[in-house]
Amino acid sequence: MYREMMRIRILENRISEEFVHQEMRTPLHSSVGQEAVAVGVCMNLNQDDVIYSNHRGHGHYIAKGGNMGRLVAELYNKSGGCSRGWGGSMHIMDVGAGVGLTSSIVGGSVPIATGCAMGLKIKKKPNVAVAFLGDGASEEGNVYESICFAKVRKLPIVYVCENNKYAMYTAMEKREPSEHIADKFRSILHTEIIDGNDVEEVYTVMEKAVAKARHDGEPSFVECKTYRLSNHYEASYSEDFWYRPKEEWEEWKKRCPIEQIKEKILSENAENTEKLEEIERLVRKEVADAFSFAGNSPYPDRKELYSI
Ligand SMILES: Cc1ncc(C[n+]2csc(CCOP(=O)(O)OP(=O)(O)O)c2C)c(N)n1
Ligand SMILES: [Mg+2]
Repeated sequence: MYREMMRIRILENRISEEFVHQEMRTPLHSSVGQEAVAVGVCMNLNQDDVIYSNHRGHGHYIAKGGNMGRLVAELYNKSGGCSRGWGGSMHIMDVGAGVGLTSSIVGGSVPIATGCAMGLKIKKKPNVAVAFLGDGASEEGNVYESICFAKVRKLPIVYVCENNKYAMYTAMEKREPSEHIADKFRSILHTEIIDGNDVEEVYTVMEKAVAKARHDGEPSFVECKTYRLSNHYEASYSEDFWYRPKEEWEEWKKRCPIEQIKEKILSENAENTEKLEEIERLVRKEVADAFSFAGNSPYPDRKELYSI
């Protein structure tokens, strides 16, 4: 779990560093701070289970087994990218890794994930679909429609809501009557509200939710309380505290999911320090290799525009 979260954290930080050079011509939404959700969820999934995600999807793709080099190449619109360079950060696809798609349309991938679950059921596949969505996306009508449909049709799907308290620059309390997104859905299907910064809790709750979806056709809605330590997107990274209090950000920084699991690992055995350092060294190499791969990949052929 530590390694997988570090892969996402170090990658996202490197992407942010490189973004200022203006060679990635795609809007970028970092998932720093939310790594435990991606990892705790995806560690319960098989390769043939399928995830759908949103504009903040890098971590989901990596946690699901996507290739890091192909993700970075996608951010540079290179032909080696997972969407052959035509999608950019918000349109990541990798059928082999079980990443159906990520979408820039807020809430847009939720009905598609639901349709995928219906397909899995019709084809009698032993697989599940997972729809990642934000607290803001839960306010889209098609999310409500999808959830009702999944319950009535007994579809093998889990809706994972990453409640990071904000939709762009608008806080939850200005948009929602309850502090819990799950309150809106609990009369429809089984819901859970959990600490999304505790990777072990996410893993354990998702283990049950995935089993219910896979074996009983019982969909669930799992609300993970988390926080984005990054700004909404890269272009506005300079000043972040005009719409959220700095104290709030500092409080959540103390609850960083990676620091929490690291402390736990070290409290169990202080000799693990070396192992953790070795993991970090290997991850940094993987990230460096991913950027080299992207750098060496050519741009797509213009003719492809008419063949996709
Ligand atoms: C249908 C639609 N409406 C509005 C937008 C503009 N938009 C982009 S991200 C975003 C906020 C989404 O918030 P949330 O779902 O909580 O995800 P988060 O950014 O917090 O991860 C909005 C409104 C959009 N991309 N698509
Ligand atoms: Mg949000």
